[in-house]
Amino acid sequence: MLTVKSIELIEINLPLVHFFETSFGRTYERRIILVRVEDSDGAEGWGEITCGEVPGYSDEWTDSAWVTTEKILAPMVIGGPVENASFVFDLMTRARGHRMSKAGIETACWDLEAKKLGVPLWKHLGGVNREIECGVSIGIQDSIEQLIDKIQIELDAGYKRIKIKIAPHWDYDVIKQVREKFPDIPLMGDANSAYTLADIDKLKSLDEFDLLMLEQPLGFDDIVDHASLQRQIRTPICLDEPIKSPGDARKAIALGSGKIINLKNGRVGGHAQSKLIEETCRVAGIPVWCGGMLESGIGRAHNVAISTLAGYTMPGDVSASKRYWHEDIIEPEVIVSATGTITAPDRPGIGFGINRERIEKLSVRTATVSE
Ligand code: OSB
Ligand code: MG
Repeated sequence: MLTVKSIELIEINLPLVHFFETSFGRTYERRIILVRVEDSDGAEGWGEITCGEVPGYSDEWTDSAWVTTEKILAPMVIGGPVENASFVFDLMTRARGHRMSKAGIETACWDLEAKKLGVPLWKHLGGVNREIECGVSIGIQDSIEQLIDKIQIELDAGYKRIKIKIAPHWDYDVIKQVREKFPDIPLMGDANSAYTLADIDKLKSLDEFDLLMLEQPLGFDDIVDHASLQRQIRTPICLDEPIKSPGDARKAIALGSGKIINLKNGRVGGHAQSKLIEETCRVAGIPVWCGGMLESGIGRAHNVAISTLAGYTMPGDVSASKRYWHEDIIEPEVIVSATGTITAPDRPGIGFGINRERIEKLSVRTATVSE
Protein backbone atom coordinates (compact mmCIF):
# COMPACT_ATOMS: atom_id res chain seq x y z
CA MET A 1 0.00 0.00 0.00
CA LEU A 2 1.10 3.55 -0.73
CA THR A 3 -0.18 6.42 1.39
CA VAL A 4 1.23 9.83 0.54
CA LYS A 5 1.28 12.07 3.61
CA SER A 6 2.74 15.26 2.21
CA ILE A 7 3.77 16.81 -1.08
CA GLU A 8 6.36 19.54 -1.24
CA LEU A 9 6.80 21.76 -4.29
CA ILE A 10 10.05 23.60 -4.91
CA GLU A 11 10.54 25.96 -7.84
CA ILE A 12 14.14 26.24 -8.93
CA ASN A 13 15.50 28.61 -11.57
CA LEU A 14 18.29 27.06 -13.55
CA PRO A 15 20.11 28.86 -16.39
CA LEU A 16 20.88 26.74 -19.46
CA VAL A 17 24.50 26.45 -20.60
CA HIS A 18 23.28 27.51 -24.06
CA PHE A 19 19.89 28.92 -25.08
CA PHE A 20 17.48 26.45 -26.65
CA GLU A 21 15.43 27.64 -29.62
CA THR A 22 12.46 25.86 -31.16
CA SER A 23 9.82 27.00 -33.63
CA PHE A 24 7.87 28.42 -30.66
CA GLY A 25 10.64 30.42 -29.03
CA ARG A 26 13.92 30.65 -27.14
CA THR A 27 14.62 29.52 -23.57
CA TYR A 28 17.60 30.83 -21.60
CA GLU A 29 16.64 29.77 -18.12
CA ARG A 30 14.40 26.96 -16.91
CA ARG A 31 11.82 27.50 -14.18
CA ILE A 32 11.42 23.96 -12.91
CA ILE A 33 9.04 22.67 -10.26
CA LEU A 34 10.44 19.78 -8.25
CA VAL A 35 8.08 17.51 -6.35
CA ARG A 36 9.03 15.73 -3.14
CA VAL A 37 6.52 13.21 -1.81
CA GLU A 38 6.64 11.68 1.64
CA ASP A 39 4.65 8.67 2.84
CA SER A 40 3.29 7.61 6.22
CA ASP A 41 6.61 5.92 7.08
CA GLY A 42 8.64 9.03 6.34
CA ALA A 43 10.06 7.63 3.09
CA GLU A 44 10.56 10.14 0.26
CA GLY A 45 10.54 10.26 -3.52
CA TRP A 46 11.38 12.95 -6.07
CA GLY A 47 9.78 13.99 -9.34
CA GLU A 48 9.87 16.94 -11.73
CA ILE A 49 7.15 18.84 -13.55
CA THR A 50 8.51 19.16 -17.06
CA CYS A 51 6.38 21.99 -18.48
CA GLY A 52 7.98 25.05 -20.03
CA GLU A 53 8.03 28.67 -18.89
CA VAL A 54 5.31 29.64 -21.37
CA PRO A 55 2.41 27.64 -22.84
CA GLY A 56 4.33 27.11 -26.10
CA TYR A 57 4.94 23.37 -26.29
CA SER A 58 1.82 22.53 -24.31
CA ASP A 59 -0.88 24.41 -22.44
CA GLU A 60 0.84 23.80 -19.11
CA TRP A 61 3.50 26.24 -17.93
CA THR A 62 5.33 26.86 -14.68
CA ASP A 63 2.83 29.14 -12.93
CA SER A 64 -0.26 27.20 -14.05
CA ALA A 65 1.38 23.95 -12.98
CA TRP A 66 2.22 25.40 -9.58
CA VAL A 67 -1.36 26.34 -8.64
CA THR A 68 -2.87 23.26 -10.25
CA THR A 69 -0.53 20.94 -8.42
CA GLU A 70 -0.82 22.73 -5.09
CA LYS A 71 -4.57 23.40 -5.08
CA ILE A 72 -6.04 20.54 -7.07
CA LEU A 73 -3.76 17.55 -7.67
CA ALA A 74 -1.80 17.21 -4.42
CA PRO A 75 -5.00 17.10 -2.31
CA MET A 76 -6.33 14.31 -4.56
CA VAL A 77 -3.28 12.15 -3.91
CA ILE A 78 -2.66 12.84 -0.22
CA GLY A 79 -4.20 10.22 2.02
CA GLY A 80 -4.70 7.79 -0.88
CA PRO A 81 -4.28 5.00 -0.16
CA VAL A 82 -3.50 3.08 -3.34
CA GLU A 83 -2.15 -0.41 -3.82
CA ASN A 84 1.00 0.84 -5.54
CA ALA A 85 2.48 3.66 -7.60
CA SER A 86 0.85 2.46 -10.81
CA PHE A 87 -2.52 3.67 -9.41
CA VAL A 88 -1.45 7.18 -8.43
CA PHE A 89 -2.44 8.63 -11.82
CA ASP A 90 -5.97 7.28 -11.29
CA LEU A 91 -6.33 9.29 -8.07
CA MET A 92 -6.17 12.42 -10.25
CA THR A 93 -8.56 11.48 -13.08
CA ARG A 94 -11.25 13.89 -11.81
CA ALA A 95 -8.94 16.65 -13.03
CA ARG A 96 -8.68 16.70 -16.81
CA GLY A 97 -5.44 17.46 -18.60
CA HIS A 98 -2.51 18.87 -16.63
CA ARG A 99 -0.55 15.73 -17.33
CA MET A 100 2.89 17.20 -16.72
CA SER A 101 1.78 18.33 -13.29
CA LYS A 102 0.30 14.89 -12.62
CA ALA A 103 3.52 13.26 -13.81
CA GLY A 104 5.55 15.32 -11.32
CA ILE A 105 3.63 13.73 -8.45
CA GLU A 106 3.26 10.32 -10.05
CA THR A 107 6.91 9.80 -10.92
CA ALA A 108 7.91 10.92 -7.41
CA CYS A 109 5.68 8.15 -6.03
CA TRP A 110 7.43 5.57 -8.23
CA ASP A 111 10.81 6.74 -6.90
CA LEU A 112 9.52 6.50 -3.33
CA GLU A 113 8.12 3.02 -3.89
CA ALA A 114 11.27 1.70 -5.57
CA LYS A 115 13.40 3.15 -2.75
CA LYS A 116 11.25 1.44 -0.13
CA LEU A 117 11.51 -1.86 -1.98
CA GLY A 118 15.27 -1.37 -2.31
CA VAL A 119 15.20 -1.82 -6.09
CA PRO A 120 16.40 0.45 -8.90
CA LEU A 121 13.50 2.31 -10.48
CA TRP A 122 14.37 1.05 -13.96
CA LYS A 123 13.88 -2.54 -12.78
CA HIS A 124 10.75 -1.66 -10.85
CA LEU A 125 9.25 -0.18 -14.02
CA GLY A 126 9.94 -3.41 -15.90
CA GLY A 127 13.04 -2.27 -17.74
CA VAL A 128 15.15 -4.79 -19.60
CA ASN A 129 17.99 -2.82 -21.17
CA ARG A 130 20.18 -1.34 -18.47
CA GLU A 131 22.28 0.49 -21.05
CA ILE A 132 20.30 2.98 -23.12
CA GLU A 133 21.23 4.68 -26.40
CA CYS A 134 21.40 8.45 -26.51
CA GLY A 135 20.77 11.12 -29.09
CA VAL A 136 20.81 14.90 -28.83
CA SER A 137 18.33 17.61 -29.72
CA ILE A 138 20.01 20.74 -31.09
CA GLY A 139 18.03 23.97 -31.20
CA ILE A 140 17.85 26.56 -33.96
CA GLN A 141 21.15 28.48 -34.01
CA ASP A 142 22.14 31.97 -35.13
CA SER A 143 24.08 30.55 -38.09
CA ILE A 144 24.52 27.32 -40.01
CA GLU A 145 28.24 27.33 -39.10
CA GLN A 146 27.30 27.29 -35.42
CA LEU A 147 24.92 24.41 -36.02
CA ILE A 148 27.56 22.39 -37.86
CA ASP A 149 30.07 23.05 -35.07
CA LYS A 150 27.56 21.85 -32.50
CA ILE A 151 26.77 18.70 -34.47
CA GLN A 152 30.49 17.92 -34.73
CA ILE A 153 30.91 18.30 -30.96
CA GLU A 154 28.03 15.90 -30.25
CA LEU A 155 29.25 13.34 -32.78
CA ASP A 156 32.72 13.51 -31.22
CA ALA A 157 31.11 12.94 -27.82
CA GLY A 158 29.65 9.68 -29.16
CA TYR A 159 25.94 10.49 -29.53
CA LYS A 160 24.16 8.05 -31.80
CA ARG A 161 21.58 10.32 -33.40
CA ILE A 162 21.36 14.02 -34.16
CA LYS A 163 18.04 15.86 -34.05
CA ILE A 164 17.88 19.42 -35.25
CA LYS A 165 15.00 21.78 -34.70
CA ILE A 166 13.50 23.07 -37.92
CA ALA A 167 11.04 25.83 -38.88
CA PRO A 168 10.07 27.47 -42.19
CA HIS A 169 13.04 29.89 -41.97
CA TRP A 170 15.44 27.11 -40.97
CA ASP A 171 14.81 23.95 -42.93
CA TYR A 172 15.69 22.90 -46.50
CA ASP A 173 18.90 24.90 -46.96
CA VAL A 174 20.07 24.13 -43.45
CA ILE A 175 19.49 20.38 -43.74
CA LYS A 176 21.12 20.41 -47.18
CA GLN A 177 24.33 21.89 -45.78
CA VAL A 178 24.28 19.59 -42.76
CA ARG A 179 23.86 16.60 -45.08
CA GLU A 180 26.70 17.76 -47.32
CA LYS A 181 28.96 17.91 -44.29
CA PHE A 182 27.65 14.70 -42.64
CA PRO A 183 26.29 12.45 -45.42
CA ASP A 184 25.74 9.31 -43.37
CA ILE A 185 24.82 10.26 -39.81
CA PRO A 186 21.43 9.32 -38.33
CA LEU A 187 19.79 12.73 -38.69
CA MET A 188 16.25 13.93 -38.01
CA GLY A 189 14.28 17.17 -37.85
CA ASP A 190 11.72 18.33 -35.29
CA ALA A 191 9.34 21.09 -36.42
CA ASN A 192 7.23 21.44 -33.27
CA SER A 193 4.14 22.00 -35.41
CA ALA A 194 5.58 24.77 -37.57
CA TYR A 195 3.91 23.62 -40.83
CA THR A 196 0.51 22.91 -42.36
CA LEU A 197 -0.56 20.77 -45.31
CA ALA A 198 -0.24 23.94 -47.41
CA ASP A 199 3.53 23.39 -47.06
CA ILE A 200 3.31 20.00 -48.74
CA ASP A 201 5.87 20.77 -51.45
CA LYS A 202 8.47 21.87 -48.90
CA LEU A 203 7.78 18.82 -46.72
CA LYS A 204 8.01 16.48 -49.71
CA SER A 205 11.33 18.03 -50.70
CA LEU A 206 12.87 16.95 -47.38
CA ASP A 207 12.59 13.31 -48.51
CA GLU A 208 15.83 13.75 -50.46
CA PHE A 209 17.86 13.98 -47.21
CA ASP A 210 17.11 10.46 -45.97
CA LEU A 211 16.12 11.69 -42.54
CA LEU A 212 15.63 9.03 -39.90
CA MET A 213 12.30 10.70 -39.18
CA LEU A 214 10.48 14.02 -39.27
CA GLU A 215 9.06 14.89 -35.86
CA GLN A 216 5.75 16.74 -35.46
CA PRO A 217 5.62 18.72 -38.70
CA LEU A 218 1.91 19.63 -38.42
CA GLY A 219 -0.57 20.88 -35.79
CA PHE A 220 0.16 20.24 -32.11
CA ASP A 221 -3.24 18.56 -31.69
CA ASP A 222 -3.49 16.93 -35.10
CA ILE A 223 -3.41 13.27 -36.08
CA VAL A 224 -5.57 13.47 -39.22
CA ASP A 225 -3.48 15.76 -41.43
CA HIS A 226 -0.38 13.85 -40.31
CA ALA A 227 -1.95 10.67 -41.71
CA SER A 228 -2.51 12.44 -45.00
CA LEU A 229 1.07 13.75 -45.00
CA GLN A 230 2.52 10.34 -44.16
CA ARG A 231 0.85 8.93 -47.27
CA GLN A 232 2.64 11.57 -49.37
CA ILE A 233 6.18 11.44 -47.98
CA ARG A 234 8.71 8.66 -47.67
CA THR A 235 10.33 9.96 -44.48
CA PRO A 236 8.76 8.36 -41.38
CA ILE A 237 6.74 10.82 -39.31
CA CYS A 238 7.34 10.79 -35.56
CA LEU A 239 4.52 12.15 -33.38
CA ASP A 240 5.22 14.14 -30.24
CA GLU A 241 2.73 16.83 -29.06
CA PRO A 242 -0.63 15.16 -29.89
CA ILE A 243 0.04 11.84 -28.12
CA LYS A 244 -1.08 12.54 -24.56
CA SER A 245 -2.67 9.22 -23.63
CA PRO A 246 -2.76 5.54 -24.51
CA GLY A 247 -5.99 6.27 -26.43
CA ASP A 248 -4.26 8.93 -28.50
CA ALA A 249 -1.52 6.45 -29.37
CA ARG A 250 -4.02 3.80 -30.37
CA LYS A 251 -5.94 6.24 -32.60
CA ALA A 252 -2.81 7.64 -34.26
CA ILE A 253 -1.59 4.14 -35.02
CA ALA A 254 -5.00 3.18 -36.45
CA LEU A 255 -5.04 6.26 -38.68
CA GLY A 256 -1.46 5.82 -39.85
CA SER A 257 -0.57 9.30 -38.59
CA GLY A 258 3.05 8.37 -38.15
CA LYS A 259 5.44 5.46 -37.82
CA ILE A 260 7.29 6.37 -34.62
CA ILE A 261 6.33 7.97 -31.30
CA ASN A 262 8.42 10.29 -29.15
CA LEU A 263 7.22 9.24 -25.70
CA LYS A 264 7.56 11.83 -22.94
CA ASN A 265 6.72 10.98 -19.36
CA GLY A 266 5.45 14.47 -18.63
CA ARG A 267 3.28 14.82 -21.71
CA VAL A 268 1.42 11.57 -21.00
CA GLY A 269 1.06 11.85 -17.21
CA GLY A 270 3.88 9.75 -15.79
CA HIS A 271 5.42 6.30 -15.78
CA ALA A 272 2.21 4.24 -15.68
CA GLN A 273 0.89 5.98 -18.79
CA SER A 274 4.27 5.68 -20.52
CA LYS A 275 4.21 1.95 -19.77
CA LEU A 276 0.74 1.59 -21.31
CA ILE A 277 1.75 3.49 -24.44
CA GLU A 278 5.01 1.57 -24.71
CA GLU A 279 3.01 -1.68 -24.66
CA THR A 280 0.46 -0.48 -27.22
CA CYS A 281 3.25 0.59 -29.55
CA ARG A 282 5.37 -2.51 -29.00
CA VAL A 283 2.42 -4.75 -29.88
CA ALA A 284 1.68 -2.64 -32.97
CA GLY A 285 5.33 -2.65 -34.09
CA ILE A 286 5.68 1.10 -33.61
CA PRO A 287 9.11 2.07 -32.17
CA VAL A 288 9.14 4.58 -29.33
CA TRP A 289 11.97 6.65 -27.90
CA CYS A 290 12.17 8.84 -24.84
CA GLY A 291 11.80 12.56 -25.49
CA GLY A 292 13.19 15.34 -23.33
CA MET A 293 11.93 18.60 -21.89
CA LEU A 294 15.27 20.15 -20.88
CA GLU A 295 14.92 18.38 -17.54
CA SER A 296 17.05 18.83 -14.47
CA GLY A 297 18.76 15.74 -13.12
CA ILE A 298 15.60 14.50 -11.41
CA GLY A 299 13.43 14.42 -14.53
CA ARG A 300 16.45 13.15 -16.46
CA ALA A 301 16.90 10.24 -14.03
CA HIS A 302 13.25 9.29 -14.54
CA ASN A 303 13.79 9.44 -18.31
CA VAL A 304 16.80 7.14 -18.02
CA ALA A 305 14.74 4.64 -16.02
CA ILE A 306 11.75 4.49 -18.38
CA SER A 307 14.04 4.29 -21.44
CA THR A 308 15.12 0.80 -20.33
CA LEU A 309 11.73 -0.69 -21.30
CA ALA A 310 11.74 -3.08 -24.26
CA GLY A 311 9.72 -0.86 -26.61
CA TYR A 312 12.18 2.05 -26.41
CA THR A 313 14.14 0.85 -29.41
CA MET A 314 15.57 4.09 -30.78
CA PRO A 315 18.04 6.57 -29.22
CA GLY A 316 16.18 9.16 -27.13
CA ASP A 317 16.66 12.85 -26.35
CA VAL A 318 18.20 11.77 -23.07
CA SER A 319 21.69 13.19 -22.86
CA ALA A 320 24.34 14.25 -20.36
CA SER A 321 23.62 16.78 -17.60
CA LYS A 322 26.56 18.90 -18.71
CA ARG A 323 24.94 19.70 -22.06
CA TYR A 324 22.31 21.66 -20.12
CA TRP A 325 23.69 22.75 -16.74
CA HIS A 326 26.92 24.09 -15.31
CA GLU A 327 26.05 22.08 -12.23
CA ASP A 328 23.12 19.67 -11.93
CA ILE A 329 21.02 19.03 -8.81
CA ILE A 330 21.80 15.31 -8.59
CA GLU A 331 24.96 13.41 -7.64
CA PRO A 332 26.52 12.00 -9.68
CA GLU A 333 25.36 13.92 -12.73
CA VAL A 334 24.01 11.98 -15.71
CA ILE A 335 27.01 11.04 -17.84
CA VAL A 336 27.14 9.57 -21.32
CA SER A 337 29.78 7.06 -22.42
CA ALA A 338 32.13 7.62 -25.36
CA THR A 339 29.85 5.31 -27.35
CA GLY A 340 26.73 7.39 -26.64
CA THR A 341 25.08 5.33 -23.93
CA ILE A 342 23.87 5.86 -20.38
CA THR A 343 23.93 3.01 -17.87
CA ALA A 344 20.97 3.10 -15.51
CA PRO A 345 22.18 3.18 -11.89
CA ASP A 346 21.89 0.13 -9.65
CA ARG A 347 21.00 2.06 -6.49
CA PRO A 348 17.38 2.03 -5.25
CA GLY A 349 14.84 4.42 -6.77
CA ILE A 350 16.04 6.92 -9.38
CA GLY A 351 19.51 5.92 -8.22
CA PHE A 352 21.03 9.41 -8.05
CA GLY A 353 21.57 11.43 -4.88
CA ILE A 354 19.60 14.65 -4.43
CA ASN A 355 21.82 17.70 -3.87
CA ARG A 356 19.60 19.43 -1.31
CA GLU A 357 22.07 22.24 -0.75
CA ARG A 358 22.13 23.17 -4.42
CA ILE A 359 18.34 22.93 -4.66
CA GLU A 360 18.00 25.28 -1.71
CA LYS A 361 20.33 27.76 -3.37
CA LEU A 362 18.34 27.70 -6.62
CA SER A 363 14.93 27.70 -4.95
CA VAL A 364 12.66 30.71 -5.46
CA ARG A 365 9.53 29.41 -3.70
CA THR A 366 8.24 26.37 -1.89
CA ALA A 367 4.85 25.07 -0.80
CA THR A 368 3.89 22.03 1.26
CA VAL A 369 0.54 20.30 1.08
CA SER A 370 -0.28 17.78 3.80
CA GLU A 371 -3.32 16.30 5.52
O1 OSB B 1 9.79 18.95 -29.05
O2 OSB B 1 11.07 17.47 -28.25
C1 OSB B 1 10.63 18.61 -28.21
C2 OSB B 1 12.49 20.67 -25.58
C3 OSB B 1 11.46 21.42 -25.07
C4 OSB B 1 10.21 21.28 -25.60
C5 OSB B 1 9.97 20.39 -26.64
C6 OSB B 1 11.00 19.61 -27.16
C7 OSB B 1 12.28 19.79 -26.63
C8 OSB B 1 13.46 19.11 -27.14
C9 OSB B 1 14.63 19.02 -26.21
O3 OSB B 1 13.58 18.68 -28.27
C10 OSB B 1 14.94 17.67 -25.74
C11 OSB B 1 15.96 17.73 -24.64
O4 OSB B 1 17.15 17.80 -24.95
O5 OSB B 1 15.57 17.71 -23.46
MG1 MG C 1 9.38 17.29 -30.31
